[in-house]
Amino acid sequence: MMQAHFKIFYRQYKEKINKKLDFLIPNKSVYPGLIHEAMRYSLFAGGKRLRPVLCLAAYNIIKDDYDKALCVACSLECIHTYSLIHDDLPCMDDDDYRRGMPTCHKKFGEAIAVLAGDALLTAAFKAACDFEDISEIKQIIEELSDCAGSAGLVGGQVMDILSENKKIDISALEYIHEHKTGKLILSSVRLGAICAGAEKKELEAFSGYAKQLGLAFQISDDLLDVIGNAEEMGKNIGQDEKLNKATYPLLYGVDKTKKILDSTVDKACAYLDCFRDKGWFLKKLARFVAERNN
Ligand code: GRG
Repeated sequence: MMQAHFKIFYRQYKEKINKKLDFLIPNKSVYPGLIHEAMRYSLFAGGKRLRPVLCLAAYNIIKDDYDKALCVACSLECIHTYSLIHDDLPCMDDDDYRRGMPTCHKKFGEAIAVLAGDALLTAAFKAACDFEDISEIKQIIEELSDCAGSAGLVGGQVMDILSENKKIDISALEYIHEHKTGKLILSSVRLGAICAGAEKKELEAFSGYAKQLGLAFQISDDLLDVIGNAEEMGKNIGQDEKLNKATYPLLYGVDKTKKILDSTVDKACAYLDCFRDKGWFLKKLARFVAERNN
């Protein structure tokens, strides 16, 4: 029952987000059409919309009128899609497929893909400026900038590139995860709370939840990578050992990784207990992230 309830709410959030994104980003009939076509190609390629859903759901715990926060939620999806487009480029991860479709540079060429990413990042800040409480906009822009810049996504990407083909220790790995994946998840939840005018204590609870959720996302991502050849990953390697491509299943084995994932979700959910019944959707969402299959 609760499961069906969760799916209905998730679908409603997603529909609202897609409609708003469609409104915010010009289509190819707007000059110069090619850049808008490329932006929309990646933006509407079928992503889960996890980050904007997190933002709206956090907002919804404090306030009901979540339509107000849609512009900020969409700015998070624009930043996410920009980071994926740039991450897929030949000079970064060099990927041919994303969200089941040819990557942006495969479809439009590298120059247009770089520019589509740039334009989405810029569009994110424009969208956030639509938030109607002017008094919150400074904090919103600060949160978005810290999350996207050298202290956030870009910093994580830099360390990921610098550690390629090198043995890295667990703290370097944690830095990469926290910044490449964790920061945007953290800011998504925090921005929902900030838009709703959350109090300091509430914001702390949301941040605690989101940090654990970011970790759960990473652990489940590592599990998804290896689940096909689990027996090879069964071996245990000491935590302090220098590793080449360190992942949770490689460090701890698949079974222990699943237990760590489970307890990470429990820890995330415990932060929401202070919101009583209102925390149910974000708690379900944490389970959904841990159990997703893509
Ligand atoms: C600034 C160029 C640049 C990169 C920033 C965030 C980042 C670094 C790169 C993203 C690439 C990447 C594979 C990150 C790991 C996190 C991850 C698996 C993202 C995919 O997120 P989902 O599963 O994707 O939410 P959908 O398609 O559902 O939105």
